[in-house]
Amino acid sequence: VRAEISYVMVKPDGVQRGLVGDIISRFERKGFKLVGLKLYQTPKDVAEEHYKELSSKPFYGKLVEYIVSGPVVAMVWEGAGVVASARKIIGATNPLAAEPGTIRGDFAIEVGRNIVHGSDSVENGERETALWFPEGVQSWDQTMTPWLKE
Ligand code: YYY
Ligand code: MG
Repeated sequence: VRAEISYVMVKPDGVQRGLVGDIISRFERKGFKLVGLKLYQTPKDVAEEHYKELSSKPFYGKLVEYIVSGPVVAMVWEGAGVVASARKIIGATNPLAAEPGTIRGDFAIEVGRNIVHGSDSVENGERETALWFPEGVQSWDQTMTPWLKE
């Protein structure tokens, strides 16, 4: 079976605020495997497709404008349980409700400027990875695996 993957994205505010390194570090130090990474100016149709499940929400238009307002850092992280774990590392959607120690809890105050995205299900991890990385992701052997897994 294919390894579990999560699509994680530093949104334009996180890039502008210089938080890219810190955010990548959290997933890297946890032990997940980075299999996709790029700085990317998002086309509007990609942002719309990414958030299509929210297209009926009143904030949808502003959300899409925000995502295309500057470059994002698009990433794919791999590992057993990575989807749920990434959501914990990221924290609650509303940054004021997010626990300190989470990315949103540490760095953000408004839901419309909440720094980072993480897939909400294994299925969406696959769907979003295909959308943002149509060129595919990189498989590689992480030599520290024996130090992470017994
Ligand atoms: O998965 P997550 O990002 O935590 O939240 P979603 O419910 O999928 O919403 C996606 C995105 O939409 C959220 O990160 C900010 C924005 N948003 C908003 O601007 N206002 C809301 N009331 C809810 C969500
Ligand atoms: Mg979501």
